[in-house]
Amino acid sequence: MIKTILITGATAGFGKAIARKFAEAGHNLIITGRRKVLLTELAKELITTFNIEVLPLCFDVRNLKEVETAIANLPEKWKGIDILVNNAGLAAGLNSIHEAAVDDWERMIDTNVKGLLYMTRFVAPIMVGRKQGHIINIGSVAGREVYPMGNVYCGTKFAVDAITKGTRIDLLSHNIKVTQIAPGAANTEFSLVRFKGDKTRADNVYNGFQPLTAEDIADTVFYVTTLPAHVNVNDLVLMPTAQASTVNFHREQ
Ligand code: NDP
Ligand code: 8X3
Repeated sequence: MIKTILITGATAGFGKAIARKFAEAGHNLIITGRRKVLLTELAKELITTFNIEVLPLCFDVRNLKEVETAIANLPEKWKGIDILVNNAGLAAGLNSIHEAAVDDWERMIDTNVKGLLYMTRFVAPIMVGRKQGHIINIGSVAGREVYPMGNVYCGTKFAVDAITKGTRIDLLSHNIKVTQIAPGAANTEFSLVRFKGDKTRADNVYNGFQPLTAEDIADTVFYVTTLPAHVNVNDLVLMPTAQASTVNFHREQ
C-alpha cells in the first residue's frame, strides 16, 4: 500500500536519507526544512528517480504559526498522513553550563523540543481522525546518558524520550504507533552545525572509527514501519560497533 510520509529536516543527513529510502519503496512524501533550494532539488530528484509524488514544504519548526499554517493548508490529497518522522534537530555548541551561549540553548530547545511538539500537535489530530498512524521521533543516545558539556543538548533529547513515552500513552486508544529511534554517532552535517562551520573540529569527532551513516538510520526507520499492524517498536537504540556509550569509543590510532 502506498503511504504518505511527512519527514521534518529532509534537506540533509538522516531526513534526506529517510526520504530516499521511502521514495525507493514507492511512497509519497511531504519533505520539510528551511533551505528551500535543497528541498526543491531533493523533490525533483525523488520524483524523477522514483516516479512518486513529493510535496516540499519550506518552514521553520520553531515557528508555531508556520507549522500550524503548513499543516492546515495541506492540499486535500496530502491530508492523509500515515507516518510522521520528527527528525529536524540540532546541537549548537559544546560548552560548559557556566560558559555556553544562551542563544545556543534557545535554538536547541526551540527546535528539538518545541518544534517536535508543534509538529505532533498539528499532525496527530489527523491521525486520530483516521484512527491510524505512526509517529517516529528521532531521539539520541544523548537522551540516555549525559556527557561532559552535552548539558542542554542532552536535556532536549531526554525530553524527546519523555515526550515520546507520553505521546504513546495518550494516543494508545487511537491505534497510533509511537516509536523513538535513538542513534549514536553518525556522520552528517550534525557536527558541522554544532561547531558552527568548523570542519576540522567536526571531522575530528569521527576520527579513527567508523560512524553510523544517515542510510543506517534510514534503514532502521524504514524497518519499524514494515512490521505487522499489531507490532510496535517502542524504542530502538543503535550505535556504531566502535561506540559503547556517549563517551566510550574504540579509535584506531
Ligand atoms: P543534519 O544537520 O545533517 O540535518 C538536520 C536537519 O534538520 C536538516 O535538514 C535541517 O534543515 C533540519 N532543521 C534544523 N533546524 C530546523 C528548523 N528550525 N526547522 C526546520 N528544519 C530544521 O543532522 P542529522 O541528520 O544528523 O540530525 C537529524 C536528527 O538526528 C536531529 O534531531 C539530531 O539531533 C539527531 N541525531 C543525530 C545524531 C548524529 O550523530 N548525527 C545522533 C543522534 C541523533 P534546514 O537547515 O534546511 O532547516
Ligand atoms: C548526537 C549524538 O553523542 O553527539 O545526538 O550527542 S551525540
